[in-house]
Amino acid sequence: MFDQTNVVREIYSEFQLKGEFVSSVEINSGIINYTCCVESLFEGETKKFIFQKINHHVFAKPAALMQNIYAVTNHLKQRVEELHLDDLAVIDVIPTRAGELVHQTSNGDYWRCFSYIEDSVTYDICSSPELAYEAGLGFGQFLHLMEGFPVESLHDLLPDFHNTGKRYKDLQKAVLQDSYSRVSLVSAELDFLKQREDLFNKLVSALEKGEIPSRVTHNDLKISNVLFHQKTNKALSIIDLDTLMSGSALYDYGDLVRSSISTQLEDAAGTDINSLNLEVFETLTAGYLKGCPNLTKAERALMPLAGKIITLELAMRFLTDYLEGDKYFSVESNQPDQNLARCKNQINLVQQMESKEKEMEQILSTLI
Ligand code: GN1
Ligand code: MG
Repeated sequence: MFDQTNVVREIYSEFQLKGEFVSSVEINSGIINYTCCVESLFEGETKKFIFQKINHHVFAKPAALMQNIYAVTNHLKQRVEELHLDDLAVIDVIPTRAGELVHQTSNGDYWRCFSYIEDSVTYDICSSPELAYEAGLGFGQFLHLMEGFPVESLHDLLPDFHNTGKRYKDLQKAVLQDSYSRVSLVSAELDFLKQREDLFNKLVSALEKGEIPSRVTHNDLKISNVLFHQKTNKALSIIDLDTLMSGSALYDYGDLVRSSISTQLEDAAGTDINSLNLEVFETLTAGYLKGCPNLTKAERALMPLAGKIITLELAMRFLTDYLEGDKYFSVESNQPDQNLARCKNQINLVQQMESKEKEMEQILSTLI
């Protein structure tokens, strides 16, 4: 990727920061925004900050996005203090010198700055049941701490973000258009998804009918969005708050299952048909339920479906983007079929969930 150091150096001076800019290193996290870690020097001490260029093609209202994050992080800080949860850390939004939460450059880019949480580490793969428990606990606590926050005050930044039925309609539109002549390459994937169509509206309709509550949800519960303490591996903080919205806890829980139970990366080039880790499934669910004890009976009853539904949703989102010419999820220039590979990996994961369905249900029945 193009070296952005000089750009970041200039952006740095727009924020309410005391030290001198020293360096900027890109962090390859996420496939939407550009992220880097900036080091600064103040009175002989170095300090780190996270700078991000917001992808405003995806997030069309960066100011509203930052208002959501600001309100939620303030609420979290207050709760963490009240409950003396001293092991948890909440990121700070650093304002610009003009007092805004985001800085717009003359060429129309949007940048923001967050505090850096020291002694933290992230993982792309959930390598142990202990780590899974901590990730579940961290995300469960997040949901729990957000209870009492006025969910209706959040901006709905990405309407229908987790509306799986709508995502399927978007895929069908992309198939009809076939703008990049790729449809003939993906008939197996399209058939696979079609055969599971009856599942797509299950969570959304339960939410719409009021059978399950709307909560403040994170909407991107990847294992890589948990900061762990680098020595103890305890969950320290939840990051990537871009998709904070009103939604169902089941999409969050399901996404955590999706992103944690596979020993393969979402981006892996080949598919390993034995990559599902049931121990991880068990402990992450235990951690999640421990962190968020107030899930309703109806929510718990739908937990067995959650992982599968969101994995199907991701499969169709990657496939739609592949058919539409990779406009949404960034792909490496030397891997033009990366979104198709991502889709295949999600499908492989669903297949494994189906073949281990009984075991997974059994595990869940002892926990919920
Ligand atoms: C995107 O960029 P990143 O990794 O934070 C996407 C998520 C997907 C994820 C899959 C706003 O998140 O929904 O689950 O990729 N975020 C958005 O890796 O679409
Ligand atoms: Mg994200």
